Amino acid sequence: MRSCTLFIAVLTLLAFGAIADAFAQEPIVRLRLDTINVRAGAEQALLPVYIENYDDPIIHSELWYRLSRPDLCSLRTEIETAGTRLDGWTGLQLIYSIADDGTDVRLYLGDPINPIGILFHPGTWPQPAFYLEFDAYELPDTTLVDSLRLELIDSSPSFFKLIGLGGEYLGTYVDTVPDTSYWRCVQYIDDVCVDWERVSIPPYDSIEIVQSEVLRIDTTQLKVYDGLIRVHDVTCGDFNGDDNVDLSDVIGLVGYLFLGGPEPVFLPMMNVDGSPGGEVDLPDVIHLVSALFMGGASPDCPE
Ligand SMILES: [Ca+2]
Ligand SMILES: [Ca+2]
Repeated sequence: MRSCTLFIAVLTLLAFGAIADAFAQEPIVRLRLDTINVRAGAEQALLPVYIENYDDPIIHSELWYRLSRPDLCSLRTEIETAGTRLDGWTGLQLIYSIADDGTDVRLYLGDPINPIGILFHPGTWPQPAFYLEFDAYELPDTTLVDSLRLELIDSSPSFFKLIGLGGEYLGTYVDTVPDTSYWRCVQYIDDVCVDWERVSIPPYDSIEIVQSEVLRIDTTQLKVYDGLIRVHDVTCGDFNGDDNVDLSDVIGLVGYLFLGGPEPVFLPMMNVDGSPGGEVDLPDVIHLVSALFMGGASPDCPE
């Protein structure tokens, strides 16, 4: 009997799983930032912002991003659009900081007068929607890598909106909540109150309960992914980040390139021959060996 019971239980679980899958809702919009690596002191570094909208065109959007570590980076109140989905777009861009200290950037992108110039058509898009610009600071001497999070603030619809072709808010729902208000009469004519004022505390003459509509983010339809910026203070040629360039870095690089070994602490710092495309390959091994043991040119990673 025991095995029979188990068999039925497994079947029930499988059936329940199938039903749950059928009702699982795919998001209509994904807003995503990547994890990126930059060199300490980098200016006008670019952080890609991806907007993936599958169903609806977006004719304007309001987004607000905030940094977790203002000691590491500063956001510029600019975006870069070359090579992005906004390349060549001529609509309205309003970009500013609310804190006004580089810790946040608020974007309004759209064209309320001419909504035909759609910002984002539905589809699958490998390229970023646009890039946020930031400057990375120098790290303290004792630190090789440090990180900060960049989050999209999605809790407040007054700072966060995606608007579709019909003027509707995308990825939101309206929650109806009771709003309890207290009122005090400030003018009577005979026994009838003709003018009320709203008060927050007693004494009051009347209580009115009204249904109030509050806009909220629908996390089943709208997925938001925060980004991570890693700031590296690694010397050109220093594979393992121990602040020396020596034989161990050659061994690390050979292992990474040809033997499936671990990645360097910061890959761009292994482009020691300064090849313009940034490739890290056999010529970099040769360059490093030559620099260390044969009096060749020093490692020279591009800025
Ligand atoms: Ca090293
Ligand atoms: Ca190279």
